[in-house]
Amino acid sequence: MQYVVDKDPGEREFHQAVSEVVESIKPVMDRNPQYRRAKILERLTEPERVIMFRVPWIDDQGEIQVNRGFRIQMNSALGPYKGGLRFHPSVNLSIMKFLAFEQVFKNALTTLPMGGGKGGSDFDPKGKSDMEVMRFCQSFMTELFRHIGPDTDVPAGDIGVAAREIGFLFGQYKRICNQFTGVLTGKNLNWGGSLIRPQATGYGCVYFAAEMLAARGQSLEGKTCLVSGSGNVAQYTLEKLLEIGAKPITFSDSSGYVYDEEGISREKLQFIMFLKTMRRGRVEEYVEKYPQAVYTPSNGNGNGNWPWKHRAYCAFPCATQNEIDQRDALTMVQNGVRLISEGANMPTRPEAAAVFLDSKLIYAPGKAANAGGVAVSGLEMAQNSMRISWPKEEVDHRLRIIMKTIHETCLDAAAQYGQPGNYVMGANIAGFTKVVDAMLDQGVT
Ligand code: NDP
Ligand code: 2IT
Repeated sequence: MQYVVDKDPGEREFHQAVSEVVESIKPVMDRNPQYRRAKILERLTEPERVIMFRVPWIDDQGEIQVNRGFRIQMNSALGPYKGGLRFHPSVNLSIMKFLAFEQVFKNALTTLPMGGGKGGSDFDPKGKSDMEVMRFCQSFMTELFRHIGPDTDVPAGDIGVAAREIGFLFGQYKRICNQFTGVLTGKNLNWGGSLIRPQATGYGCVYFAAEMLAARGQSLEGKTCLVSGSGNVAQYTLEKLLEIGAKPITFSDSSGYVYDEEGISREKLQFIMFLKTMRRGRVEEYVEKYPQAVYTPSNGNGNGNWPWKHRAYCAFPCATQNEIDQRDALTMVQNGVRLISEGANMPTRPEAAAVFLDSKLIYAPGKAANAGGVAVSGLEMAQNSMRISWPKEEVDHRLRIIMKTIHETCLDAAAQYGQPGNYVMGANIAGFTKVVDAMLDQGVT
């Protein structure tokens, strides 16, 4: 850890992600001296390639705007670099590296042949017109195209990047390269996308929670659930929870959160989807339509006033990193929360994760619980290579099997190292050993 911190002292989020993995894999390093000799941790924490670039574009007023673009090609031991693009004003090198690092282990767990990468920009899509977003995406791809390709690096969506942005990015790649290939995933259905990809992260996160409960003779049916976020992952987490008969009572955006004691019905979810995806509005508007619900604005700095203080059995953090702090975790434990399935990447701060683990909660880290999104991206790549599309039942079936396999893999790895039921250790150990064994096979790279 000291080596990583000394090399890049300012990269707080990256240190946090590395530290969690390093803690978990201590016993693996002790049992396998060849890993230490191979300098495996020094190699794993150094991205294979970091690309940073200028993204100039012209806004609707004719003014020139300049953003920064990133692509971190972290590790290609298991396949082409694979991972999303995030467009959010908070994006910086540390956040990109933490996401790319997590992605390496997550992708290893999916069973599919994918290396790990991540990219994005500090561009803020909020309040931008479709034409501004298009001009930005075209400029972004005008540099990115030379670094990616269907066998090299296959980006997809993340915060602020969904079907609209993937369309603009794909169109520009195709123009520049004169090739119609599976260079991006999350494409729309009629031009190479996969059924179930939009739903996959949220559905997968709920399937993972269902597996964790099934292993303990329980089910999600009738369970009260806290959900944060209201974007892609949160929406389909809510949808699957409703389908399974659970009772979700909260959701949020960066301005605040909504608590609906009666429960969020299918009709209400339709409204949320329309509000957030079509109208690009704020969750506050929900309480105008459903006045029995309560809206609590956030305190302005993106911290605090998350939906974590309500009584529930399960929690699905689906917004962003570090959205659960130690105080939230203690409150959750006190209020009866027994299961956490992370839809977002690293939503739990380390001190909060320690509370969950000490209190023996059923706690799945993002790299296991939210792997369904990238897994179906892997299935989209497979369909593109074969030039066919599977029906939704086929993709959903494969997604379920992948989530079940990840669950078993985590439990097996945790048990092997004397930590039964510890999904954090299980996910880190299983992902780590798969990647580093491939790296050792491939020589000093
Ligand atoms: P979206 O952009 O669709 O939605 C993000 C949601 O989180 C919005 O409700 C947004 O609020 C809220 N949010 C984002 N940043 C903040 C912040 N700093 N403070 C408070 N709220 C915030 O993104 P996704 O749903 O795709 O992604 C959500 C999480 O899931 C991320 O951690 C992402 O990395 C992870 N993930 C996504 C996958 C995917 O396939 N899309 C796959 C695996 C993980 P607002 O509307 O105000 O911006
Ligand atoms: O964090 C993630 O796994 C994603 N944003 C999805 C990546 C992908 O390539 O589908």
